[in-house]
Amino acid sequence: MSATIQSIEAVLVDIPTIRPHKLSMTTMGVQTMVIVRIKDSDGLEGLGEATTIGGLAYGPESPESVKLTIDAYFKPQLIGQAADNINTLRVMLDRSSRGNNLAKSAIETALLDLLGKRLNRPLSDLLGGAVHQHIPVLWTLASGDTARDIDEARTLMAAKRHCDFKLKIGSRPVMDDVRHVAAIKEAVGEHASVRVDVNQAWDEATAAKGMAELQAAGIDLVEQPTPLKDFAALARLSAKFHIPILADEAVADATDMFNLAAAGFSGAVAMKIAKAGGPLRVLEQAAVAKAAGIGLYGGTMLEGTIGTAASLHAWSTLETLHWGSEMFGPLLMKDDIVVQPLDFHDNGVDLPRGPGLGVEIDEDKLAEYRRR
Ligand code: MUC
Ligand code: MG
Repeated sequence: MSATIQSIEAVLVDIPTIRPHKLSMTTMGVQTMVIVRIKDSDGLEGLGEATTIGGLAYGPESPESVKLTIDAYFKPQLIGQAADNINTLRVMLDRSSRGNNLAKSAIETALLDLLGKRLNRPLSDLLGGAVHQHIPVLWTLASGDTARDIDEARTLMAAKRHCDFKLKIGSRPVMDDVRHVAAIKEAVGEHASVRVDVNQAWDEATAAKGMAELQAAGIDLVEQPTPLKDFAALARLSAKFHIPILADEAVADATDMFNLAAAGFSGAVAMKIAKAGGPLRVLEQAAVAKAAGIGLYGGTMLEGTIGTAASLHAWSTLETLHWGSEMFGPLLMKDDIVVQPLDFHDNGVDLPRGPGLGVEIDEDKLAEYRRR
């Protein structure tokens, strides 16, 4: 008789960021994580995380709605079920609830962590095995201030913590952003890759102007320049410029990836476990992207260590991450709620070792930051 699910807890955790993180749609001063803990009848525990950006500013699920979805809808279905058949449990959740991929991602992650602990294998083994133990990680410069961003980049490059940078733009007039980006590119030099994320802020005409200027300034990648639903604009822009486009908000899961590629898009995709609905689901998307010749990139919703570790286990199984990853979420927060933080060094991060995610909660820290 396999172990059954005994309890599910979804905890809201608020941790301040190390500095303001300015996106086109919001400025973050705090990150809110939903930490999910699933216990089975043998007393083992699996951990998961669902995290978004700026409440409802970024996507349709908020931290509070994720907690409600799990407490009111997922928990009553899952309690008492066999804990180890994750595919069956996923089918059950997908049949009973539309969307809600963030909440599903946290549950899928916690069930995988639990199974890994039961089998005494790392999560990446459950996904077929890690091809890589060290994943490249860029840093996002998003203080909103050019001089401060340049200082930050130089410090991180000197420490070999990051050698590639993503800049958040789109909230200012396009030529102001272009000047900001070009100054940073000039300061970090030709060996650092500089990319921008517009977070949907431009219409197609502004994007055409912006992309021409950014291409001339030596920028390597433009992320989600136009609104998420406009697949045709992304396809047209990707045909028009040499500078590649990274599709982010437009592409949540494997079906979105197929549809965008079928619309004629070429470029790359920011895969995120939160958008896709978990580590298993995001790898389905990776397979579609690979088949369509779309470049892969390990994306983040600025998760803490639990969600970041889950993503790393998924990315580790892929032969090539063409654009590396942005799994720096834990470093943007002032503190952590795990016993052993991830090891960031040599412009990347190590895949955590140990069964499941390889991550353990620090109960004192969790008590300090959990929302009351
Ligand atoms: C996004 O849109 O990519 C990921 C890194 C970052 O700085 O913001 C996020 C969200
Ligand atoms: Mg993005």
